[in-house]
Amino acid sequence: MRIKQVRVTPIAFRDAPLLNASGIHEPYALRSIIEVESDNGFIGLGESYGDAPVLSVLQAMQDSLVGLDPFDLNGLRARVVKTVAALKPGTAGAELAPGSHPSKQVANAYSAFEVAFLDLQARSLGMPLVDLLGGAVRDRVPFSAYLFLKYAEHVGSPYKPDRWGEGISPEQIVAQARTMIEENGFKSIKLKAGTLLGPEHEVACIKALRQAFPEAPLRIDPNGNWSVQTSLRMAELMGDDLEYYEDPCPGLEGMAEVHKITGIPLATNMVVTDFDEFRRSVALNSVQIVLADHHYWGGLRDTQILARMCDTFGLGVSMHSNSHLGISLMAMTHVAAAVPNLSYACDTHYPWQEPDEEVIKGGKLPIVDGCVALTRAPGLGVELDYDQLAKLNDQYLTCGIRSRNDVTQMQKYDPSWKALKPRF
Ligand code: GKR
Ligand code: MG
Repeated sequence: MRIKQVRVTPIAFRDAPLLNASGIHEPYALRSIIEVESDNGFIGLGESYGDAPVLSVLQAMQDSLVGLDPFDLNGLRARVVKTVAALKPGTAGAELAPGSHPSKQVANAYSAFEVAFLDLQARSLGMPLVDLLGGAVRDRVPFSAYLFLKYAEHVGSPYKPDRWGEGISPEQIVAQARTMIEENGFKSIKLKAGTLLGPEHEVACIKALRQAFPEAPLRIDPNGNWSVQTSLRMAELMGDDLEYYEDPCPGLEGMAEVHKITGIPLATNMVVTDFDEFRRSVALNSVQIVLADHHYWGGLRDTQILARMCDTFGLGVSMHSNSHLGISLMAMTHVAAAVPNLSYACDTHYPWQEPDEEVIKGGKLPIVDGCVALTRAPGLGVELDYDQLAKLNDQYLTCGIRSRNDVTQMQKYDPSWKALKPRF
């Protein structure tokens, strides 16, 4: 079997005005959809970042993969390394989408195609992708309710307000959680923090969630936007309420200090994003839970290696997410199903995406009892809807956004807004 054609299609889909440490989400999120077609009629699918620097690498790769055997992952890696070396260094990607950073160019381009290669391999063998990862240790993968403080609508909104409405007060955040849990059955809750509303307000939201959902494991994620002092102060207020404390402050040293003083388990998708940082984190005992993300950890197999490393060093494993659609959700689900030591429900932004903007046939994937289920369908178990792909590609072409920038988006609300870390 040989690769006959590779297609990388950028898409844009609507995104809600969600607040975070950098500022606020733009009206559209960008992704790229990868198709790798074999000469015997199979198509492997992948989904990755759609920011310009990432897209340029993925598109530059397309022709170099023609003729390759889709089982030749070493051949894929060699071609990624060669392509990235030949390109000019990209401009810095959004910090909150760690995989779009130039230092991650090889890992994220390899990952984008590795998923599609594995999907193609599995389809040609008539087996689910998870079987190529050693088989499923669970057939349903748990995800958490991922809450955001948010405005009711985008500034100068190009479309009608999203169905979630405003999410600013603790009561509104509890209502957001209720809707998300009613619709998806989530058992754990994560609150994105580090926003302009400030730590005390965000802790009040955690307190309200604790009262409304006494049994639910809770996490808060200020995306490194609180100083060590602020992180310690907030830990005193809510330490007992937390399952884990995600990236309260910047840097491995700061995180180590917060853990040493509070004893609260710390999780990260910001200070451990590759194996070198993993080594330094273990030496400092900076984090106790690593949030894996195959999009920038170098694919599904490297995510399994990361999970094994976590097991070796006694660390927990969970999963990070950016705004994404169903191909990524299924890739996350297949790899998470093959990780025996997955210790926490994974993150996903999926409930935030609009039902009419999925690129796979059948529309949005169901999340039932907080879980995404695997089937025995070949590969990732999803098929592309080409009408939807064309619609979202048109939206990409007209939306005017080419790289995520939550700072400039926030400056539309407040011209004096600056990127600051930590802000509080
Ligand atoms: O979408 O605003 C967001 C999140 O802050 C995202 O960009 C982060 O990468 O969800 C992520 C996280 O857990 O840090
Ligand atoms: Mg995080």
